Amino acid sequence: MILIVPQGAHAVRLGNDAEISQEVKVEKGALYSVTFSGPHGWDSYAWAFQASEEDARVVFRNPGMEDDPTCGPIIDDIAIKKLFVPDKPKDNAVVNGDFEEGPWMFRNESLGVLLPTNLDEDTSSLPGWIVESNRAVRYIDSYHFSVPGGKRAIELLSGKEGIISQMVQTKPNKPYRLTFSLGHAGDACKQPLAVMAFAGDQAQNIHYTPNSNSTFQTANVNFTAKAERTRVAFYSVYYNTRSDDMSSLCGPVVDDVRVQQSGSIGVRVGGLGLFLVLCYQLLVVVLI
Ligand SMILES: [Ca+2]
Repeated sequence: MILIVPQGAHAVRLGNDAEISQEVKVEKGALYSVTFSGPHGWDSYAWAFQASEEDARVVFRNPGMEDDPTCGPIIDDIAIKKLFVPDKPKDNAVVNGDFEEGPWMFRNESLGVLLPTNLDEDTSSLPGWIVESNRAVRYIDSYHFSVPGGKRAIELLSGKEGIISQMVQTKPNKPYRLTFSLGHAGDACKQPLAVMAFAGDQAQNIHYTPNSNSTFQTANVNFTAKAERTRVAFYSVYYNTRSDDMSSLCGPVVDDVRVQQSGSIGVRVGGLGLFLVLCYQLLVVVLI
C-alpha cells in the first residue's frame, strides 16, 4: 500500500507546537515506512513502524523548541509504503542484500532518501538491515545515481559515523565469503572512496579503483564463522563531500551483498511509543 499525500504547490511550515496529521488504514502486524521531504531539493527522510492496530494516525509535530517560531520545519511530500521482508535466498545468508526493498522514493527526489539511526531490525525502513551509527546513510535510486545492480543501493556517508549492518545466519567454524559491489554514485563525490567491511572477526579496508568501463567493482572478505549469527557491516573510510559544492555529503556505494559458505557456491508501535527527533526539532509520531 502506498499512500501519497501531495501538498500541491504549497508546503506546510510547522510553527512551535504545530502539527499536521492524517488517519490511515493499515494492516495489523505489517511493517510500514514513512517517507517525507521538504520542498524540492531538500533532504528526504524515511522512518518505519509496525502496525499494532488497523487504524493509525500519522502525526508530524513541531515540539516547539525553536527560539524563532517562524523557523519551523517545512513538510512537503509524505508517502507511506507497506514494506515486505524479502525471503533469504538459498545461496545467500544476507536478507535484502541487493537493497531493492526499502522506503518509498519520490521520482523527483534527486538527493535520495536519508535513513537515520535505527537499531531495531524489526522496524527498519531497509528490511534486514539496521543503521547502527548516529548519522544517516543515503538510499539511492538508479534514476538519479549510479547503482551497481537493480534500481536501489546504499551510499555511505559521514565516515565511520554512518554504519549499516546485518546479523546473518552462519554455521560455527565454517569458512564463508562476503562479496559485495563497491562503486561510486555518479554524484561528483571527491575521491578516494573506500569502505571498511566487517564480517565476523574480519575487517578489511577496500578502496574503490576507478575504472572507466564500470561504475563499480566486486570486493570480497573471507572469514570463518564463530557463531550461529555473524555481523556484517560497512562504513565509509573517508568523510567525503561533493566536488561541485564542497559541502554535500557523499561516499562509496554498496550493493549486492552476499554471504556464502566457501566451497559450496551454490514495530510494534505501542501508543505514543515511537518517535523520532530530527533537525529542526521535528517530531514524528504514529498514534495507534
Ligand atoms: Ca541493488
